[in-house]
Amino acid sequence: MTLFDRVFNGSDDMFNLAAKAVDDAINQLGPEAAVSLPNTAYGLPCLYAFTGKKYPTLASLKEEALADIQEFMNHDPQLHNVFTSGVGTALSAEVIETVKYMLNGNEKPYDDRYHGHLSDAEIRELGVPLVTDDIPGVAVLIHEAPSPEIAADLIKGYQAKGIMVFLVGGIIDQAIAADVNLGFKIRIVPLGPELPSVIHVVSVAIRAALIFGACTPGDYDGILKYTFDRVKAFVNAFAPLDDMTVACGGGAIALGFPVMTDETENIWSVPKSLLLYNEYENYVDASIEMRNIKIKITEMDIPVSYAAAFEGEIIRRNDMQLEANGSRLDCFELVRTIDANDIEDHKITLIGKDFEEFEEGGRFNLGLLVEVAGNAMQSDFESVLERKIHHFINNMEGIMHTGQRDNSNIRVSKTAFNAGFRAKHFGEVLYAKMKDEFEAVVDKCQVTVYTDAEECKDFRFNVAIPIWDKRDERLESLTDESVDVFYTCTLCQSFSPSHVCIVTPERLGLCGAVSWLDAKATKELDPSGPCQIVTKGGLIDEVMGSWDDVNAAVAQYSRGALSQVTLYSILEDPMTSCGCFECICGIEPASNGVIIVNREYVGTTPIGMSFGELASMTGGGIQTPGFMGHGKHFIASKKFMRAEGGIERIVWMPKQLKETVADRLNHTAKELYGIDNFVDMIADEETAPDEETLVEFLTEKNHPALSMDPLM
Ligand code: SF4
Ligand code: NI
Ligand code: CU1
Repeated sequence: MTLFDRVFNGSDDMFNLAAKAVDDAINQLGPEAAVSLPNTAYGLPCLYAFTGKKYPTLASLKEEALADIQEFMNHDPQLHNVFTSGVGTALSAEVIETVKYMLNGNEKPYDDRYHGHLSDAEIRELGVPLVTDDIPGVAVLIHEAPSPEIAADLIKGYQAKGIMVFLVGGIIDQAIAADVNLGFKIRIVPLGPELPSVIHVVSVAIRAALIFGACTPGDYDGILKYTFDRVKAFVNAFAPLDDMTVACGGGAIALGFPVMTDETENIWSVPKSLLLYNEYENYVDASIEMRNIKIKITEMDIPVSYAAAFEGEIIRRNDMQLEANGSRLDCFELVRTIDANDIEDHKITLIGKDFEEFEEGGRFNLGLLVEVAGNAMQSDFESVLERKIHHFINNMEGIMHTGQRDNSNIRVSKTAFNAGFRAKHFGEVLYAKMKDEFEAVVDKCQVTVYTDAEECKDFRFNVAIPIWDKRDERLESLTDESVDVFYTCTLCQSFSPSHVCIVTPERLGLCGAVSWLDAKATKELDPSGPCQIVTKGGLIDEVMGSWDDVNAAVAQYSRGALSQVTLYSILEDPMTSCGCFECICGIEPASNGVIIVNREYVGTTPIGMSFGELASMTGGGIQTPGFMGHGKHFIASKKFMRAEGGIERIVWMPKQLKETVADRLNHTAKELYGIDNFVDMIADEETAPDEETLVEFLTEKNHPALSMDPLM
């Protein structure tokens, strides 16, 4: 048998399973049952992407989708047909998995060990770490590794390099047996017990093409080009490989994802695409090299692993050796610039007791003082560096960090402590990462770790708080009018090729991660990088926020895809979205206002759409008047939708989002319009689940939007 035959056989096997699954579902649910995977705006996303069609009912799955899938499965022995049959195998798997969800009332058909299908929101959440290379690549591990130890070594090996890992089949129980922590938040995702669940990671790549890439559904070549160029994924498939797995491998290779396997029987290597390999110690490096992924590692003298994946790690009270709790004790974390002569590079000082002298499970004071100097360092960058402390500390395995300044909370796990983690290691990490990430501005750096209660208190009140107060004054005074330049951010072009954010003091990047100060620092750190200066010449309309220079910048940096953009309007040439926005706002016609939904919100909105459905209305660097992705912080900005009347248009937000922005939003409403407690006038999922209740609520509260000029 040839490799071609194996792919063709396997694709037939998977197709037959899909056809049977559809028949079973029709028997149980009837032909008119509605078909979709949950929490996605794309129905069966892979089928939709490759055929351009949505199949709304089981009957249409049976009559149309299966026939459409068969079109991909021409078995004339040509290379092209191997690839399309591989794609057909994936599409069949999507049908199988979708039916499993349907038969389980659209709930996950698996037990807690498995994650199953990923929501649109989860994919959008991955946007920023992917563009910043916090996730430099994606590994898909299929079937049982030779032993649980090898499975654990591979998974942890990938994780330590930042690679996101998806697991399919027997390797999941091996990982559990070897005590590997699993979960979406720590970027090791156990998809499902059987091969067809592999579609859930294929679906991530395919939806990235739809969400970020604005690929046209049905554009087979365009989608494959997108995944090949932009999704750095690869597969490790473990022996024994059945034909269906080989066929899935054909699909992976069609998408541009090379496969490495330890199978030796009945398999043939294909240069650059299918590698036969069984040196497990080198599997991680060989796979990364096979997909041509570049990994940057900072050498650090610490006894625990460091990777962005550990950012999502949670340390429970029982697993905790020590906790520094800034809400109860005097804690602080501060970056300040001092004279270079006063810094001894790489000096780490501990003031107070070390961890072994504290009681297990106890609380301690912690102050982290990072002092830097450099020719290109500016005081404006201090806050940019300081905010990174959160990530640098949190990325250590066994250390959890939340908050900032003097309300941070740090937990050190027993495992980390037992591995030898001590106070000075905070210094080591901060030193190494500051020097590494801010190389262009930080020439010298020293870190002082305070654990002494009195010293912490003294420093907090007498040094740190006055510095923060001064910084906040500076931030307050930064407005779009008061600065001479704005910045572009084009980081997301790696996924969304024509998207450009224009970042201003009063409008941060839509991902929420890039403020004007961040952009300014990025320009200094990487002069030809994603953040370029945008001058403010040629004012066209102050209220709209349009300038000739801004238009010229978007035209240049979108390489002609876009020619005009306003900064303060949602209707006239609004700013584009890539896909990783924190929030989406959209016009709500009945109330003459807008609703805003954050990515974390899973329910529906008064206009009958969920976050995912609203989000799918925009993205991929295309302007869609009436819908706009934006950062949470922008909601309280004086420039939010200023052209259409500003924040007074906001009529509905999920409760949790309201709470997050309440203080700042109330402040802005008071300042601009003299309204007290504006947030109380805004409806939420409890007070207004639909349009009717929304208008009632707003009328009762005398919400200003009702009497404003018609929006449309
Ligand atoms: Fe992407 Fe815009 Fe955020 Fe830059 S500011 S990372 S382009 S969303
Ligand atoms: Ni951590
Ligand atoms: Cu983005």
